Amino acid sequence: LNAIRNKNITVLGLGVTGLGIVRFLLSHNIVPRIVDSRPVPPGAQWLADNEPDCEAVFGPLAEAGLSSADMIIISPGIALYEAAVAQAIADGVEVIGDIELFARLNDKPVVAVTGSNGKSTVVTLASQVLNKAGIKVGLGGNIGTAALDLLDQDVDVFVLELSSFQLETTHSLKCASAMILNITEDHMDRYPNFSAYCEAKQRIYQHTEHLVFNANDENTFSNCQLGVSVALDNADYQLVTHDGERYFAAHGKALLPVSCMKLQGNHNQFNALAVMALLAPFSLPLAAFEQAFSEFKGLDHRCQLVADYKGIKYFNDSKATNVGATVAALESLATTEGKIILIVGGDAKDADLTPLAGPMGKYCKAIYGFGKDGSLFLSMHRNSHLVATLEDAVKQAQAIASNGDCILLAPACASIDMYPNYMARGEEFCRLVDEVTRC
Ligand code: UMA
Ligand code: ADP
Repeated sequence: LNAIRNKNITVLGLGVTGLGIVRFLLSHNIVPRIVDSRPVPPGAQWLADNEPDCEAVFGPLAEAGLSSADMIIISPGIALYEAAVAQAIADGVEVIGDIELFARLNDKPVVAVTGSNGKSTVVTLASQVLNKAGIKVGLGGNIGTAALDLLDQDVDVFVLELSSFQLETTHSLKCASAMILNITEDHMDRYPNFSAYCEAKQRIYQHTEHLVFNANDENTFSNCQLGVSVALDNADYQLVTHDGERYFAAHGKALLPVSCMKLQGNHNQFNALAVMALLAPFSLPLAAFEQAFSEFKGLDHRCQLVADYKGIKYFNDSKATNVGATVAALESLATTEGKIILIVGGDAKDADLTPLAGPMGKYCKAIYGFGKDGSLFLSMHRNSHLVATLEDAVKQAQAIASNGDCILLAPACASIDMYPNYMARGEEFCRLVDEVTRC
């Protein structure tokens, strides 16, 4: 910390990350200047209540005097090409993210995970396995707890979920183990092209000792290091059949029966293999994996069965905020073709939606589109309808559903056009399902 103690530091962004940075710096007697382009950022009230004397500038970044700082610690929601930030960089200001500051100060092992889909599931399951083995874990990053809020905690290992936004401003993170789970299009409103998005994710491997990649996704391969591979078959960590039963296996050796895991679906079997591969350097007892796998029910809003009523199943997959996640949901729920009634729409973030056409055509009975980009999905299915609200979608879906069907909210879009976040959208879906299944 001495390296930054006498610097003129600006914390840019006062959301979850910014608050984590501010709290951390203040607890070490470093008083930053705080800037956010929003008139009232989420952390404004906390600042007013706890640190009213801290200098804070809320409003247009062009007027915030960013170039007068020695160092800017920037939040992931702000791009480096944002004009005022780019100008500060051109003026010689060092700009880093919270993960970079964390990396410069941390001396404990880090397990890091990025990817377009499955990050939160994998890091949560990995930390539960570590806990079962008696290892104290600090779990944070993009999953919701700012990494700097964890740094001073008494833990043995940090497990970090990292977004491409966070990786853009990270240079010296040393990972004991790291993986890119998969890369499919997301955040195309932030990146000039898909390669730029892949390059941001590839930064996770920069100083990684044990590198793990997805054997079926070459965008997850590293250009300069070997590693271990994960896939349902033909990989170092894969499924094998032994005495008629499916097993999670490493390097050809069957380790645990798939049936011990509560979570369902191919993508979750992949996630379990990813956890095993990521934690290999820790040489944990198999019992720790078995216990965690058998107890973990999955996170809310991820392909979650929320009602089973009159032969119709209702799934809340509000966290399917991109095409890849919706494809995974369709493939894991599709036991019979043409039985899924899919609700999609929201902010598509400029994504290419065409990879959905095949699975939608094969597995869906009908499509309901809502929100800003709901209409973009309509040409992909012969039985598709544009509706104004999620309520209309649920009611109309229920009206056409019959025994054996499932109604799936897997929007392939962000929620911000109509909701504060994906949780609020998922909660509304659950409330609506509750309503239609009660009457
Ligand atoms: N913003 C402004 N002006 C500012 C600062 C931010 O308009 O001056 C806007 C951003 O453009 C963005 C929003 O405010 O739309 C939030 O940005 P932020 O950087 O303040 O976000 P935080 O509250 O710090 O939350 C971030 C992550 N959010 C983003 O990267 C957008 C959270 O991931 C993460 O949990 C948190 O840090 C702790 O690490 C959320 C997310 O949506 C869940 N992540 C994206 C995703 O998963 O797809 C990457
Ligand atoms: P992330 O943190 O990367 O957004 P989550 O675990 O929260 O990942 O899951 C987000 C969405 O992706 C959910 O819809 C979930 O069902 C789906 N998903 C989970 N694991 C995978 C995977 N390995 N491949 C594709 N989709 C997945």
